Amino acid sequence: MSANPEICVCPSVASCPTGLVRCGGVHAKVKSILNYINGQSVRGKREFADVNPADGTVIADVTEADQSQVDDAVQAARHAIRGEWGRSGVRERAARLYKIADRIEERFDLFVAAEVADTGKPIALASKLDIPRAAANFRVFADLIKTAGLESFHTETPDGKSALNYTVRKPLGVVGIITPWNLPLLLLTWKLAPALACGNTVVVKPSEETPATATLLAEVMKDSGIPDGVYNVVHGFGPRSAGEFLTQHPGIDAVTFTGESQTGAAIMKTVAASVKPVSFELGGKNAAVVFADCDFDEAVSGVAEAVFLNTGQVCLCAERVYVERAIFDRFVEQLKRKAESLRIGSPVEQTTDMGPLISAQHREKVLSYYRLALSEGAQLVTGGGVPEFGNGLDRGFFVQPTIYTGLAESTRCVKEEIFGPVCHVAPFDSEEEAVRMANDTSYGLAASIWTTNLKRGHRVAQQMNVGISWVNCWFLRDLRTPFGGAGLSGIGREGGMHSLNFYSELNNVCIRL
Ligand code: NAD
Ligand code: 6OH
Repeated sequence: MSANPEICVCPSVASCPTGLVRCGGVHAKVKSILNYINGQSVRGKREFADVNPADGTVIADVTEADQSQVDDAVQAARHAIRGEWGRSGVRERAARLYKIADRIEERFDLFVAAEVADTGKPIALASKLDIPRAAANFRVFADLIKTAGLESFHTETPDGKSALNYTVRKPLGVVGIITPWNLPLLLLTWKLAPALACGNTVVVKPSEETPATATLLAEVMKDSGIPDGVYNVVHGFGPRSAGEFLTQHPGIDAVTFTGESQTGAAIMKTVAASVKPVSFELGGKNAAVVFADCDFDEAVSGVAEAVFLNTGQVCLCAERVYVERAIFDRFVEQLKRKAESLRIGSPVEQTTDMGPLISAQHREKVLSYYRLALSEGAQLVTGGGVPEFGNGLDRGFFVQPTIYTGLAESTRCVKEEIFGPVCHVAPFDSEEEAVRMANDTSYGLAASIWTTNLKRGHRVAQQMNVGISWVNCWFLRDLRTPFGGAGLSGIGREGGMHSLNFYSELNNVCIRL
């Protein structure tokens, strides 16, 4: 097995001999994270550190795949597509996907511990969102592939010919999957499950910040009867490393990527020469629009969640909040209270609401926006700095949840994705103005609208230039619905049949009758 997990059960943090990853008394330590190629753990020539963002300690050494190991992974995946997996039918693949979901749940605590250690996200969040969604991703696409219909037409041409047209679904081949660090297993399995359901083989390049759960998943694949070579993992960075080696590789048939818009642009350039299909889920600068007729308490709680969940590191998070002037002051005051009541601290405590940012580098980026906001003329409502703990967490990458008002809509802080626990709140006077302000962005991922006026909810939701509009909720997901973004937020849609269609080659057969 590529990862080498050790579990110990300790009564308290202080007595943990590993001193590294702590999970409610169950302490998992991943010492060495290796590539997973053709069913084998493979060490590279170089290593890099996997750091726990809550205290800066090194969790594991991660092997970096070089060009020849990426070649081997792609080769293994190409070979597997011609083998048992490539020949398997829908029922068989669906059965394996259900097994994968079961095996993830059997190792629930291990996955939670690894995700918490890698990301610094609160254990309650990983237990409620990340790991359950990973299992759900496999079940949903197993259900769907079994029931997915295909088009057929009885054709009559103007010159009197008659034919039957029908479509068959075939795998694309080898899919390169490149994922970010914010929801590592959730976002990997969101792409992996439909890719496998459609009969593809994959080479995965997880984020260098969060390599653990993709590697633990290899063990699940083995135990679920997924043949060697179907699921391969190569570790490393983007440019001039495993990410670029993979996207440049002539042996892959498609690239599916979640991450920053600029990285999407770089990957697009790389794959352009060989004309490969791409699916991109990219950044956001999402708006929350709060009308005076909203359920006030529900809107405050909902917007606070949309701003601060996962320390603001969800592509769907709201960094721009527009509030109707009649309730503006009261809303800002209550949002401030919510922000100040968040329990910031150790991710392994069940009561923690907010953990650190992912890395020292990302914290520097977020803090640079905190400084920029002030120089752009913002009024600081709360936060704006770094919390102090007086213990080991001071070596972690924490920032305070932060709210600004008073910025011009043209400022960089209102235009650029910050990806931290921060929002700017601005007043509006009419529905038209709110729609115009919310849509004044080059991104187009998500919006949330808070109103008890049913007609207004529909009307405003439909006018948002985004892939997903939520009314009186946020990040409430049905995995069968289209998911993706407009503008800088992405290319294409995944979810439900959209995923199955991306991960398949459709072959239309026309039979003359
Ligand atoms: P990132 O773009 O820096 O990295 C994502 C992945 O791409 C990593 O695995 C990285 O190693 C790899 N990579 C980087 N450069 C590459 C290159 N030139 N070629 C190939 N691979 C390369 O993103 P991140 O910092 O990990 O994640 C945060 C960003 O992701 C935010 O912008 C966020 O909005 C976005 N995001 C979007 C969604 C969505 O569904 N729309 C979901 C999650 C995150
Ligand atoms: C971005 O950080 C969150 C993306 C969420 C999904 O892709 C999903 O399927 O819920």
